[in-house]
Amino acid sequence: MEQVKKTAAIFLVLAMIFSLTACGSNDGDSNQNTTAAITVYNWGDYIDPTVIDDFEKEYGINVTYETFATNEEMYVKLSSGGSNYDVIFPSDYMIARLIKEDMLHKIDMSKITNYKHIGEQFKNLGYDPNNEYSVPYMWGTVGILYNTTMVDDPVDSWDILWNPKYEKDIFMLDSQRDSIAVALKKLGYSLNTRDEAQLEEAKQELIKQRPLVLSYVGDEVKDKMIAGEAALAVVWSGDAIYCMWENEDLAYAIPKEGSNKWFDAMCIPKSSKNKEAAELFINFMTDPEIALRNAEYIGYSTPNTAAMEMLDEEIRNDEAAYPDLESLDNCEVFEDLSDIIGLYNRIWDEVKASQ
Ligand code: N2P
Repeated sequence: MEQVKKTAAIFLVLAMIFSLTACGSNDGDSNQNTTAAITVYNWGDYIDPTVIDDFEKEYGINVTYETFATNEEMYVKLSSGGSNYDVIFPSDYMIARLIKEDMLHKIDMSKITNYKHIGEQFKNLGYDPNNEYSVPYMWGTVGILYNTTMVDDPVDSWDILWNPKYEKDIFMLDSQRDSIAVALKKLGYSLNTRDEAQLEEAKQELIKQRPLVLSYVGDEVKDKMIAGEAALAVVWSGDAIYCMWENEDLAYAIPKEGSNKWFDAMCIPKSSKNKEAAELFINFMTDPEIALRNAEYIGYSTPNTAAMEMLDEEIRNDEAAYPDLESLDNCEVFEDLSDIIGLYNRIWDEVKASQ
């Protein structure tokens, strides 16, 4: 009997030790997978990196941070399914597409307590009419950054980018939607046209322009323009502002034919394995102090009213950075044209392959 009791006791102790270790290691694992790590996929040069460290410290959540150069690149990576992104930063038209394709989670807005700091003019926009899927991050325009010591013509029309005088002195954006938009606006068409003849004309314009273009570039345009490597560049407004901080010979203009105004926002793709941590990150990024640090670091314009009020007066009153949204009425927001994406891809391939 004693022997049976002894064996039972040993068995019990062993079972307890086993269940404790099993439990412990399970907890550890699930912590790692569900609450302790997120993957953020953002545009290049689009955050103050110390903000990521501060988020990790504050919440004990490890951030894997990856970058992309265009919405299209982001979409391909996201839809290829290989990666589990928790927070992404698409623009308006791409948000509309991702919603349509059921690729985004609805965000639990009760968790985004800082959402109240977002200006009303950045809410209920066409791409997310009920503010269910996105929290605004930055906004801006597309225009021409030019070096006033190298350009003596007025910069008020897209036409200047076709002036042979500036041969190999022009940078264009390596982004199909943006570059095709420049050609469409030059021709007086909507940048959301689905008219094949108009798109064909735009393609011919870009092919005609090709010999004047020094190169199609991404984030590197900033260093190149600051260094005076070209006279003219098509850029996103935030990059223009950053460059003007660094080189006072540079100026920015939105051509009179009109342009693109855009809104980038934070979203949670369906592939996210950790929606709650993603919401913590989005809320952290929307904190006025954090939004201010990001805006000051990258040069882009924040839709966060509380952050904007803390910005230097000089930046806040800069027409390039904070134009009156209403005054931009000849600027259009991109609409989702994914139903004719094949045509866009073909046009872009032909332009890049020309010359
Ligand atoms: C930052 C890219 C800005 C995104 N490098 C413009 N939508």
